[in-house]
Amino acid sequence: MKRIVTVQDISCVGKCSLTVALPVISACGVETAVIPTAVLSVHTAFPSFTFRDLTDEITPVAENWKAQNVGFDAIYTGYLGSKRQIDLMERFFDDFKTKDTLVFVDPVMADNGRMYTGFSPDFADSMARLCAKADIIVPNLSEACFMLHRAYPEHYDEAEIRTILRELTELGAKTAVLTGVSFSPDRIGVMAYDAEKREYFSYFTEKVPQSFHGTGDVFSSTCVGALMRGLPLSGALKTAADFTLAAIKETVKNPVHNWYGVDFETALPQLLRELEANES
Ligand code: PXL
Repeated sequence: MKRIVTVQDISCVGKCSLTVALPVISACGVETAVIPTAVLSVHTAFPSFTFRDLTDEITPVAENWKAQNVGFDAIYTGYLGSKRQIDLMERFFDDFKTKDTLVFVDPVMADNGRMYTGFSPDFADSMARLCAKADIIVPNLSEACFMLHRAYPEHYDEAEIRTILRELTELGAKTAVLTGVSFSPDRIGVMAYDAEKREYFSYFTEKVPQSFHGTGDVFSSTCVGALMRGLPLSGALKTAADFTLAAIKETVKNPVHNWYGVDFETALPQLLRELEANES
């Protein structure tokens, strides 16, 4: 069985980061090891939250793993709470990356053109350095623009997205994926660029006219889980986009859904069906 280590916070209530990554990657049939970077009572979109920083645990955990020859098929980083955690992740990549390890970085820090609570725009420069060391990065348009020092475009066309994707790979990552790309009011999806093969990929689904927290984490967890399950990048991106849409639809369908995350749980059977269908 493949083993992923995912490094991100645990928001105890909030349906994001580790409380999404663990069930989704496990559902992909892939072992999920974790390094929790912080414990929050709730995610930072709530009016208030507690935050226990766990930076000091990262090095001892990594040293212990090294001493016992623990290794990983993929390293997936999500929400990192500080520049110091980014520095530690750079070292972690150096220590745990073999020629077969997939390094997958979701530079979680912004949405809708704004940094999340607690981050300043210069955090994006540190995140860009981490992205340089990745095989695959999966920013949304806001995160991409902060890392590239571009103004966040309210309107854009395919040529501009292709330019952004190329610029993202010029940061150093082999493949860049942009999530939440939408050229029309009723369609949304992903576009990707593989700099080694010089190939673009895009996949669009219907757009539900409501947005929800945690969908980026659902997308990334599914994508890295599907890749480890053996799907090609195109199949993994399609599976991740379809499952994220399914989770949003489940949420909208549920008249008593909470506001802070999506009902991905009731969509898990669809994920399993899609993984199986795309495997053969
Ligand atoms: O879903 C991204 C995310 C992860 N972790 C924490 C967050 C957010 C988004 O706001 O606050 C703590």
